[in-house]
Amino acid sequence: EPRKRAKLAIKWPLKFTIEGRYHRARASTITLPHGEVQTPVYMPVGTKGAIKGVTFQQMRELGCQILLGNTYHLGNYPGTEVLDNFSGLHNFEGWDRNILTDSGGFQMVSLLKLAQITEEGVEFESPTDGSRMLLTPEESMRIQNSIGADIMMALDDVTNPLSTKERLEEACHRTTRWIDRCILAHNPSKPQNLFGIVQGGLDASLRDISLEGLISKNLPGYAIGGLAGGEAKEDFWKIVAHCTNKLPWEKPRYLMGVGYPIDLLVCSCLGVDMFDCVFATRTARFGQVFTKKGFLRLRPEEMKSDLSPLDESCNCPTCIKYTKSFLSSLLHKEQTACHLLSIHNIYFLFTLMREIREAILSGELEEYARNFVLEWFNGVE
Ligand code: PRF
Ligand code: ZN
Repeated sequence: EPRKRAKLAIKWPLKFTIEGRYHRARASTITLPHGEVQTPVYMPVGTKGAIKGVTFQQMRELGCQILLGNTYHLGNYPGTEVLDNFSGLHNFEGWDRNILTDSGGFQMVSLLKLAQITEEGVEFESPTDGSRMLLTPEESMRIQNSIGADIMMALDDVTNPLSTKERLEEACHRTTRWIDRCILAHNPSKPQNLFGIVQGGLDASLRDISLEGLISKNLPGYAIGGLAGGEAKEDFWKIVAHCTNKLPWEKPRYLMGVGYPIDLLVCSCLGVDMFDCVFATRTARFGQVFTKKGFLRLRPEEMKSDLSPLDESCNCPTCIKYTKSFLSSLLHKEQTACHLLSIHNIYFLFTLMREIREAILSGELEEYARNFVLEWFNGVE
C-alpha cells in the first residue's frame, strides 16, 4: 500500500556536516552514496549524461565530485530499459562519483515552447513525431529511479519569475502538491535522495508558502528554483537571501541554474551550498572564457601574436600549455578549441568554489569577496 509506505519516514542516504561558517556562508561536506562533496560546489551540467567536450577521466582529474544530468533527455535516450539493464547511469557510463538529475520539467518548458503544464504534469508534443508526451511527477520519479542519481529533483511547475501573480501562485501551489506525488512514487529501496524545489517567483509571501510546504516534508535537501530568468539582480539576490534565511540550517541548499562567477560568490555568502549552470561550457563553445579580470572573448584577428595564456593566474591544463594566439586560431574550426576552453572554464569555477570554501574556513571571506569583485570589475574589457 503506497499511502501507508509514505507515512513511514524514509531514511535518506545523505549526511551533511558543516565544517565552518562565516555569517550565513557555510563550508560543508555532503556525504552521498558515491562519495563526498565539498561545498560550496559548482556542478557541471552533462545534459545527456556526459559533459560536452570533456571526458569523464578529465572531469575526475579536475576534481569533479558531482555531475548533473537531465531526466527528460536520459529518459528519451538511452531510456529506462537500457538504464535498468545496467542498474543505472553510473554503471552505464562508467562514472563512479555522484550524479544529480533535474526532474525534466524545466528542460521541457525551456527547450520546447510547445510545453503545457496541467495538474497531471508537463505535457508537450514530441518535436520529432508530433505525438503527445506527458511527464508526470510519477513518471519523472520512475525515470530518476532508473537513472539511479544520488540526488533526484522533484518535478516542479516552472515559471518565469516575471510571470503574472496568478501564474506564479498556481505554480507555487502546484509544486507543493506535486511533492507528495513524488514522495509516494519514489522507490525507497533505492539509495537515492529527493530534493524539493522552492518556487514563488519574486514574491516573498509566495516563497514563504512554498518554503513551509516543502520544509514540512522533511526532505534531505532543498533547491531554490524559478530564478535566473531575466529578473533584476537586486530582486534575484533578495529572493535568494529570503529563502536561505528560512531554509533549515542543517540541510543543503541548491540554487538552480546559476553559474556566473559573481553570482556564485554572492550567493555562497548568502548561504547557498550547491549550484549548476550550462553557462561555463556553453560560453566556452562560443569562444568566451572566464578570467580573474572578467570575461575574455577570443578574437583570432586581434590575438594572432598574443603569446600569453587565457588567464595569467590560472594553472589549468589549458593555461599551462597554450597561448591565446594558438587557442584563438582554432576557434570555430577545430573541436579541440571547445574542449580546451571548456576545461579552462570548469577549472576556473572549481577554483573559485575552492577559494570561497577556504576563505569561509579561515574567516577571510569578506576580504576574499572584496578582492575578487575589485579584480573582476576592474578587468572588464
Ligand atoms: N526548476 C528546475 N530546474 C531548473 C530551474 C527550476 O526552477 C532553474 C531556474 N531557472 C534552472 N533549472 N526543475
Ligand atoms: Zn586556465
